[in-house]
Formats: sequence, structure tokens, C-alpha cells
Amino acid sequence: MARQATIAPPAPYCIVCNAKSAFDAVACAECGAPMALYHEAVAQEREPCIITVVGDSNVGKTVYLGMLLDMLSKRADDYEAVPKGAYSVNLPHTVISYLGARQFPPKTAVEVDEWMWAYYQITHPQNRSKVFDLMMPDMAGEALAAEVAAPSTFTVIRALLGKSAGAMLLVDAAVAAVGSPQPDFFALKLMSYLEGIFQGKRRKLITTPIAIVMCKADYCPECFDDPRAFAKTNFNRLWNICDSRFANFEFFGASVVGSLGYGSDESENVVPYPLHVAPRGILEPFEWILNSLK
Ligand SMILES: Nc1nc2c(ncn2[C@@H]2O[C@H](COP(=O)(O)OP(=O)(O)OP(=O)(O)O)[C@@H](O)[C@H]2O)c(=O)[nH]1
Ligand SMILES: [Mg+2]
Ligand SMILES: [Zn+2]
Repeated sequence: MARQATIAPPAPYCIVCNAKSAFDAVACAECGAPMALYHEAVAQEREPCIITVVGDSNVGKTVYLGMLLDMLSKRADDYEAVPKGAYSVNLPHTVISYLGARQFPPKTAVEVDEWMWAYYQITHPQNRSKVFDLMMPDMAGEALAAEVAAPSTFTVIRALLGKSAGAMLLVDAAVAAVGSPQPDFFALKLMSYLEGIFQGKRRKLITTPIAIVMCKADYCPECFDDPRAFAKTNFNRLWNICDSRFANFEFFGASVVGSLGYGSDESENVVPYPLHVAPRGILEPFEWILNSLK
């Protein structure tokens, strides 16, 4: 009997860094991104559109992203969001559970395999035929700081940003509003790192949309009234680099909590507790990026 030739399926590759991978690998051996992203992308027959959220440690990336994904799954503003793979639900699930228990979620671990990745199919309310396959990992601020200080410490970050269609830069409005220059300096470093990655032709402005989200604006509500004016005053270095190098950027105020209480944790440190969750300005930056990508 003639033996039937079997054609081996192509080897899976990493969606983030393009490295070839073993069939049964859980994470990419090169950059640590979950291989589930590849298997979902194959099922979609479309490359995902990556939007990366960057920002210093403790600015509120996990809280913001978890709240955003939850609002989208609840069809806020008529967006339809379907998680691709159950792992995508872990981030909003964790954040909403903690907030429901009047606590903030723990900080994100530096190890790449501990990050929560979200892969959602989003349908635009005004144009149902337009579908975005959004991939948004929740990175650790410390990993980002290490990568910015010494590029290629975390190859996954550079690879991710290199493939991103847009980025959200989160900054701490509350710390900046009390006069600290730290958030402004860190954001300036990050923007010059992003400039290096998104740079196309020399001297041309960078067109990749960057939404700058000023988090914890509940501490400084003037940030909501006029985000650009707030940025010019409190993030002047950041404003200037955006103005001179980026063609497509916008500033937004955002906050997740309505009121805070203070108490002590097990080590007797004073920590804030979210008494009342009242998201404000969460969808706007995301909408702005989607509209810039249309
Ligand atoms: N007042 C206020 N505080 C917030 C808000 N969002 C986050 N915070 C505070 O900021 C802290 C850090 O938030 P995270 O979302 O864990 O910060 P992160 O950017 O993910 O930090 P890393 O995981 O270390 O990179 C929380 O524990 C809260 O104390 C907000 O909307 N309002
Ligand atoms: Mg985090
Ligand atoms: Zn990889």
C-alpha cells in the first residue's frame, strides 16, 4: 500500500519577536511572550494590532489597563470587546476583584512570564465592519526602567514596541502636581527611547499615535479641566519633546477611584485603600488611539 506523504505544519513563531518556537512551548524562548498569542492569531487569520502601555513603576498601569478592559467587556460607549483566550480575562478579573475588596492590586512582577497579556477583538461602535485585534501586555515598570537605562536588558519590550501601532504613556499626575520633577524626567527618558524605536526617516516627525495618560487625576482635578495646560506646567520637558518630535500625540487626565481611605498594611506602612471606584477619563485615550489608527 502506498504511504501517504504527510506535510508537517509550519513551526510556530513568536508574535512579538518572530523567533521560531517548539510546537509544545508555552512561552517564547527568546523573549518570554506567551505562545498562546500565536495560536490565537492563527485562529483569527490576522496579525494583531499591538498597543503598548508604558510608564514608570507605581503610576497605575495595572489598575488603568484592568479597568479599561473591563469597561470594554461591559460594552462601554457601545464598543464590543471579546477576549481571545481565557488568559486575556485574568487582568481585568484580578483588578476588579481587588477593587471590589477595597484594595489596590499588587505590583507587577519583573519576570516576563508573570506579566498578564490581554488579547481582545474590539469592534468600533460607528463602524461594525472594522475589527481591531488588540494585544496589550501589562508590563512591570521596573522592567521598563531597566530596559530604558540599558537597552536590550528586556528584549521583549523593544520587540513589542517595534511592532506597536500605537502606545499609551502613563504618567503620575499626582506626584507631578506637588512639584516633583521625577515623573517628568522618567517620561522624557521614555519618549526619547520611543523616538529611537519609532524613528523612520531622519528629521521627520514620528506619526505613531501616542496617548499620554495622566493617572491619579483624582488628586489634582484641574488635570481634567485642561489636560494640555496641566501638562505644559507639570510635564514641561515631556510636553516639549512631544511637540518637537511627535506629530500625533494627545494628553488626557484619568482616574479610577472616587474616594480613598488610608490604613496600614502588615508591615505598618500607611497605604491608600480605594473606598469608592469611579472611573473617569479611562476610555478617552483608547478611543483617541483607535480613531488615529482608522
Ligand atoms: N488615587 C489614585 N491612586 C491610584 C489610581 N490608580 C492607581 N493608584 C495607586 O497607584 C498604585 C500603583 O498602581 P498600579 O496599577 O499597581 O501601578 P503599576 O504602574 O502597574 O506599577 P508596576 O506594576 O510596579 O509597574 C496603586 O497601588 C494605588 O495606590 C487612581 O486612579 N487614583
Ligand atoms: Mg503593574
Ligand atoms: Zn518572542
